[in-house]
Amino acid sequence: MSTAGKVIKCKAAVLWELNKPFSIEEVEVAPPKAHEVRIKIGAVGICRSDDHVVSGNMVTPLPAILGHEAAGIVESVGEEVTTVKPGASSFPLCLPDSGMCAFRHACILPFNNYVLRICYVSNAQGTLPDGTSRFTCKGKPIHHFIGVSTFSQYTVVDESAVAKIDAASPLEKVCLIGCGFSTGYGSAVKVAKVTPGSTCAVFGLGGVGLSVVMGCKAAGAARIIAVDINKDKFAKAKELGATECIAPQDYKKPIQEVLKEMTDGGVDFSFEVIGRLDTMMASLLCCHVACGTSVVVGLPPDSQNLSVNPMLLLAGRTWKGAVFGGYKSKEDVPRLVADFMAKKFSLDALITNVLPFEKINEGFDLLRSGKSIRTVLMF
Ligand code: COD
Ligand code: ZN
Repeated sequence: MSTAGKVIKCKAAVLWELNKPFSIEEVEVAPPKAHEVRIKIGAVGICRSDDHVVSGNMVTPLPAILGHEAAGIVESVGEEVTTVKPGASSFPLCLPDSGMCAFRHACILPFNNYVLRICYVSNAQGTLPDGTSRFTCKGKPIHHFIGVSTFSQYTVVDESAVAKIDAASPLEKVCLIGCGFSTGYGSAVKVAKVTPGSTCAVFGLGGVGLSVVMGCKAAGAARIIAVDINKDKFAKAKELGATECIAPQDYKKPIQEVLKEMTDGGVDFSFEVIGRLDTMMASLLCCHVACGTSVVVGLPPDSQNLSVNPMLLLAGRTWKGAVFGGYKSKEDVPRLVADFMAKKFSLDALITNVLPFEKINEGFDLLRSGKSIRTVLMF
């Protein structure tokens, strides 16, 4: 029996309060309005950004349904939707790609992927772009999270936040392309544009940092120095292409000085993939003063700033950042999935745990204890 046009009751993980476990609840998911798409989620990864919301580092209105690294099947579409049909394998996109917004130039230029209108609206209000929610639980409206909310068996997204992918894609693997893999890999190949024979430093070896390592390797870097306080991450970093691994606590000197000594003055490309101000500065300082490029990938703690001496940039260093690896989501995500299907890269090393959706809190515990890279939850 078709569910199109009807409210669907299904399970979802609701975050009612900061620093509390998720509650598995029955929620009602309203049908998609015009320009919206309802997706049945098949698999969803747990990303540190979801945990940043739980801890209050990333601010979004609660109660909310978090989750943003997922793949599923389109269940139904609202009026005027033209780019996907019911039954299509698809990705909800945490960075939408409308091609049309208040900052229109930012959408159509090839070097920028940040669609401000949708990002701002969905982030600030915890709703879909029309300012309302499609979720209710126990009679209360529940907020959306960055326009995707994939810790729910069904979710509704704006058409600009959905990409159609190859129907044969294994959802339990390609879901990582919905955030962690693309964010890291793109930061190396698209944002930094790592060059063959170069030297790179990667701070933080979670799912995103390891994807940066993969990108540096694919781009032909000669040396990839991986930095993490958790040495248990080193074996996997080496498996994926790191040539050396170092832990800051093993040195008396600041880690940027250690890296400069190891590389005769500084690395060509450095990446901060942790989300801390001190490591953002260390990452900037370890890249070559005249020709180095440092990329900020991690989200800084809410409302905190860095104070920087402009002299650090005056000799020629480049300091930049990007979300979602600089990819234009709607067009680049299907291409990345096609590359995965063509075996141009593997995601197996990043997926350390697969759990039923109901064990979401166990999955977060694994991330917080540093025991997992990516846990994928299956519906
Ligand atoms: N020095 C070195 N390593 C450290 C330190 C430190 N002081 N502190 C922590 N680490 C290591 C941890 O041991 C861990 O291995 C790694 O840093 C972080 O990994 P995870 O698994 O916690 O995180 P990821 O890889 O899932 O996500 C990292 C991000 C930085 C991407 C994430 O935290 C973030 O800030 N996301 C928002 C930015 C963004 O664009 N996200 C894309 C959409 S979510
Ligand atoms: Zn993420």
